[in-house]
Amino acid sequence: MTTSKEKTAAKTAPGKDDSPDKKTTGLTVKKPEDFSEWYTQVVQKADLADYTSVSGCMVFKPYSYAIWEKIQQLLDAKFKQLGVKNAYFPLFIPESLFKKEAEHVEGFTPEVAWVTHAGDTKLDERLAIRPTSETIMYESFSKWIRSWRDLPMLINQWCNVVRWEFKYPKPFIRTREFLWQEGHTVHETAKQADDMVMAILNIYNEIAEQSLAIAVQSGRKSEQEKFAGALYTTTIEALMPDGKALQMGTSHQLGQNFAKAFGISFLGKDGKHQMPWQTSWGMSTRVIGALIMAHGDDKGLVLPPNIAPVQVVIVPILFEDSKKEVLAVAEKIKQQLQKENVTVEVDDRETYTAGWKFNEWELKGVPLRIELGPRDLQGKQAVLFRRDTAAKETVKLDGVAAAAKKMLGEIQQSLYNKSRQQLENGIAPAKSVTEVAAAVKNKKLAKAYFCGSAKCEAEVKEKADGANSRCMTLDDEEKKGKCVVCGKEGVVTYFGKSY
Ligand code: 87F
Repeated sequence: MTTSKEKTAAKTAPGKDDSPDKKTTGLTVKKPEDFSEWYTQVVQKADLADYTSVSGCMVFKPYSYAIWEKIQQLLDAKFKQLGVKNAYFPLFIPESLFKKEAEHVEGFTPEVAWVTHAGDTKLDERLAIRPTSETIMYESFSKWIRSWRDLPMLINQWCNVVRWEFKYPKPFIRTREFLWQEGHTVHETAKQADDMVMAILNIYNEIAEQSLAIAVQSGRKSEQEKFAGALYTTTIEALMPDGKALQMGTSHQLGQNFAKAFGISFLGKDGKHQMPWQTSWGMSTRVIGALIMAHGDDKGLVLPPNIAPVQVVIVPILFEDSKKEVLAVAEKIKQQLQKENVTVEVDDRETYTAGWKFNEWELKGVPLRIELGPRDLQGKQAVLFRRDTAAKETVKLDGVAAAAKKMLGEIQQSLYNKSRQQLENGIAPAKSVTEVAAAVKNKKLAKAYFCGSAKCEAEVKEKADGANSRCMTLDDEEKKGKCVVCGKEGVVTYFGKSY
């Protein structure tokens, strides 16, 4: 609560309305009016990322890195429940190894960065900087796997990868270097690999929907869109407010393709040598981009509590004569919240006004703010401010921790509901290629029957302004119909433009 006394005090503190800081803080564009500029401003002004002199690369500043660490913790715990173990492989991949499985690199070659020299000395063999680690890992797997007793082998790696893209870079969404996890598993049977692919897809789905509060459509990629080295590829796709689809995670059934190329085999229970079945899967720092786009608003970032590095910020309203008491109560509330496993900060900086702090924390998307001034103390109350709805609620001090905890749960749920609603409203049924094109033009995902062939996909792409299939439904039994392009049997498929 801002009092007139506080406003007077504010005049002498930095960050007051007419201070030079002002122009570097608030957003100068509205999300619906210039989405791209809005995104750029949120990324910079919420202190998530910065540029460097390295073109196409970015700095993950502490605030976005903290979000990534949250995502890492959640994913890592789920992988470990499946028995997956973490390991770390070299950043460099010798050219001969890299080109062993020719099919999978085809199409990707222009994006590979190479190390050619050490000092001024030319290397005997070029080294690829990993764009993904199938080749370097599977060389090791071929040595480690001898019998069925060694299977399943479930390995994950947290690392950086480099893909030298030439499309316009966008922080988190498209950068030449990014962070991810890549999981690689080896199984005795096709069924076990299928199950692994689905278990991971479910984990990605849970992270997207329950932690990031982003509703996704999951499914299988078409022939054109699947990973060339895979039998099939599964994906989760989100719809961004500008009408573009964003792939948030992908999980591949690799079949025996890589086992053949890398000589991975095992002595089966039947005493015979067999080739194993493999999977690979990845989720990257790109999902932070999705998070920003999905929930942010005209005031900045809006973070779902389950992923927010700071879930609650307590902003004490400070005056000389009551400062001590207010700070003591703020500290007490902090401790109560910490007991409830809530991440909380008391913003006791005296160099900024309360109003300036409110704006800053709103820009940074902290889900819940607790305002506490001398008048509140007198009334034994505090004010809770919800970032997502801007709703304020006055609560009694003795129940403030419980009320805050409850509200965090409501914010999480409400952000997800909103995202689910947006996804559902953003899907338009289409009965022809023309209708697919119309839906895409309307910034929606077109839902149409599709056979999955590369030929039909090319036709859609040409007629629907570059849109492609994002995913084909997995529960296709009851959802069969005639392909909107060729009329042959197809399944429910979502089309859209992509990032
Ligand atoms: C770029 C250059 C070279 C993607 C690339 O999806 C190779 C590749 O193989 C490449 N870009 N891919 C496909 C990656 C497949 C797979 N790898 C493990 C994943 C998830 C994590």
